[in-house]
Amino acid sequence: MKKTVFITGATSGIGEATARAFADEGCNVIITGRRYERLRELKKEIEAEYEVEVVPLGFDIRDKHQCEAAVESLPEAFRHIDILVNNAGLAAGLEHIDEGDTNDWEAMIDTNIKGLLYITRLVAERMVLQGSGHIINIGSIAGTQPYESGSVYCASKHAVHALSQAMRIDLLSYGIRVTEIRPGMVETEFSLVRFHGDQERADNVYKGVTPLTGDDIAEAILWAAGQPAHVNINEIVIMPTQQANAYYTCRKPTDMQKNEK
Ligand code: NDP
Ligand code: 8X3
Repeated sequence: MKKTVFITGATSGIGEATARAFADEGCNVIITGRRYERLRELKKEIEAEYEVEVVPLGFDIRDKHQCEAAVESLPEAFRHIDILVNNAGLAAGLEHIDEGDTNDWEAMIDTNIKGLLYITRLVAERMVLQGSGHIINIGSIAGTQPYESGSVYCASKHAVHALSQAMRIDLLSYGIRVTEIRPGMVETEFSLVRFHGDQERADNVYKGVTPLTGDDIAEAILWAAGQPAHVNINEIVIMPTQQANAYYTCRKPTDMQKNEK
């Protein structure tokens, strides 16, 4: 039987790449996000390319009732969820603690922590009844390495790190696996969202670096999910070669900068 994979935040970046990667492996996918038009397009593309079915669920993960209604609306054939990829998340703003926007803080806490918890609560309950399942949380290097001006984002990813470890213990006796994927710099819409649509500022984040791509992370997720049932990959930290950790990045001059010399 085809596996069913539930991926939050599949309208772009890592989530979208992960949906395509699982479909390529022959899995049916449930894809979620607020931008429903993108989900519809992705469903069309995936179903045209692979022999799988796609269920798009458009909702705001910050709203507990929307999460409940979305999971409740799943067709019968999609109610057995084999793999949950808790990916939806964001950074909003990059400011010192005395200057941060409290609306940004709320968006990060409500999405990265509370949203992840709402969906996990709903899906984990089913996995326990099934006696099987795999939860894959997208954390970050920010989950162990707090950096300047990133206090609340880093705190939210520290929470994902703690939750991943604790849910692994809670779900141990049911044979449910829990993996945390913790990437460094990945070029997606992440920085554009962080800088509230400022494309130039977003582009600067990746200047002189070959960052990871959504596909790189999807491959790591697929590898963790493809292990035999007795193997659990607790966590994967995955970095661009030019980034040692949250604090050290080796940037090469861009062609334009070379010409200026
Ligand atoms: P993107 O901005 O490209 O994707 C984020 C996804 O999250 C989108 O599909 C978005 O959908 C969804 N999302 C955000 N807010 C909500 C919401 N309120 N309700 C429902 N869905 C929501 O960024 P990435 O792919 O990079 O980010 C994915 C995850 O990876 C995040 O958890 C991020 O913290 C983590 N990460 C990213 C890194 C990077 O450098 N890019 C590095 C380490 C971790 P929509 O807007 O349609 O709702
Ligand atoms: C996203 C990458 O560098 O902002 O988690 O921590 S970073």
